[in-house]
Amino acid sequence: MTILVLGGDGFCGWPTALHLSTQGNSVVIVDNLSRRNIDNELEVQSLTPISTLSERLAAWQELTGRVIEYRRLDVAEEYDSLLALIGEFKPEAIVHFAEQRAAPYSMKTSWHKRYTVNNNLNATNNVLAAIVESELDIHLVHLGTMGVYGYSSVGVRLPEGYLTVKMTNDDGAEVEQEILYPANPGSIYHMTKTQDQLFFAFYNKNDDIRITDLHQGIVWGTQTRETRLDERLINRFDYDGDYGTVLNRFLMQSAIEYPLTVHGSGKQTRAFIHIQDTVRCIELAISSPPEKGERVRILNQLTETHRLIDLANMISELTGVAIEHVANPRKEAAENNLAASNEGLVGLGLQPTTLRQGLLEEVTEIAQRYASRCDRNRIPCVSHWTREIATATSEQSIKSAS
Ligand code: NAD
Ligand code: USQ
Repeated sequence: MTILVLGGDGFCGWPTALHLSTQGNSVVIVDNLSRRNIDNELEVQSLTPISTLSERLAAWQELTGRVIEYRRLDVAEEYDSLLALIGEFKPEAIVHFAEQRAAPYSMKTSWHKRYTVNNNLNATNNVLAAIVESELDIHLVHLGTMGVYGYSSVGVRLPEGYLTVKMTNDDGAEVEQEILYPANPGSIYHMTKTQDQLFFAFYNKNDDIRITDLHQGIVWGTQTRETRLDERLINRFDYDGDYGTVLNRFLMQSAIEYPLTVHGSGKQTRAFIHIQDTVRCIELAISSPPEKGERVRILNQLTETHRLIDLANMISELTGVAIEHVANPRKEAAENNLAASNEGLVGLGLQPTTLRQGLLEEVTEIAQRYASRCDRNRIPCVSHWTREIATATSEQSIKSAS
């Protein structure tokens, strides 16, 4: 099968491209390298020493004999080139990772809010419009987020995307309707993902496009079977306050004995998945496309849910590192319950990697091995959700310093 991987130089996209290539697919990576440029903007580098994309691709070919094509292209801006590329390769599937994915980055300034909205919404609309214009029957697999559901404690297991609601009409009769689960984004980034869902619903209804939207939890871990083959293939590992996600940050912090930065009480519950399971889920989604005319297939892509404080305690017990409750830079519920169905992907064959299996390996193989590359000044989260939160945080740190 020919598969375009949009955003194939990124944290999830690179191991996915290798995994799909291993399985004999013809893979074409499309990326504008914006993520590498953002590292320059933030003056931080991946904890792992990632090679340039051409070095990565040459190493892959040298080690496996397999060729992955690459086109540098801005999916949000260069519509004509995207359409031409689809016409050239005629892919059966497109995997769409090409969005600005960090919530803190999306909340830094009004420029970052506007960039995230322009980039993410135009990228998604361009891909969909190009599929329609190409007149090819392409299955689009998109990486969405569990964050579209929001993190209020609803007290039920979150369904996979849809909700059946009952309303009473003027005659007093009960009417049932299936709707998208109400969107409740917690950042500008998460908001773009809720809007992506409407693009999918519309193009699916209007143009019969086959779409799978994977509502993914927080990805942890670094390596997959393929990225482990050679250091030139190593995956990126973000640890800074904008792009580092919570569990990988805790792992890196434990390796350099930096007290684990738990935001507030740490009673926030979130969904998690290991990067090896991410690539497997994408393989499963591609090999089981929805039928033509079927509604958008939404699958929750997570394997476990945990409270942040429980994760911090688990890592602290494993490594002896201290825990520090820091002021929360985000506007989010101080605590929540979270249970979510993942029956779709488990039904397709996903066998989850559990945290207990992979944590220690991650601490020793990655966090400790590359600890000397860490810039401690980049660890604090410096993006605040509101001006009031920024002021309160700086007052609190002045107080604790004096
Ligand atoms: P990433 O930033 O590492 O990778 C995204 C890639 O897309 C980068 O290589 C970037 O250069 C590219 N890109 C961005 N905008 C582009 C554009 N306009 N044109 C071409 N290329 C563009 O992010 P990631 O962690 O790999 O996340 C990939 C996707 O998965 C995102 O859509 C994200 O929302 C979703 N997701 C990630 C996580 C996670 O924990 N990392 C969890 C849930 C969902
Ligand atoms: N947090 C801490 N300490 C830290 C960093 C974060 O306590 O040092 C807390 C945050 O306040 C938040 C939680 O950890 O409550 C998760 O933060 P995160 O940065 O790990 O994850 P998030 O911002 O939600 O975003 C990440 C990815 C995003 C993806 C999302 C999936 O960057 O692309 O969509 O996870 S989900 O969380 O399910 O919405």
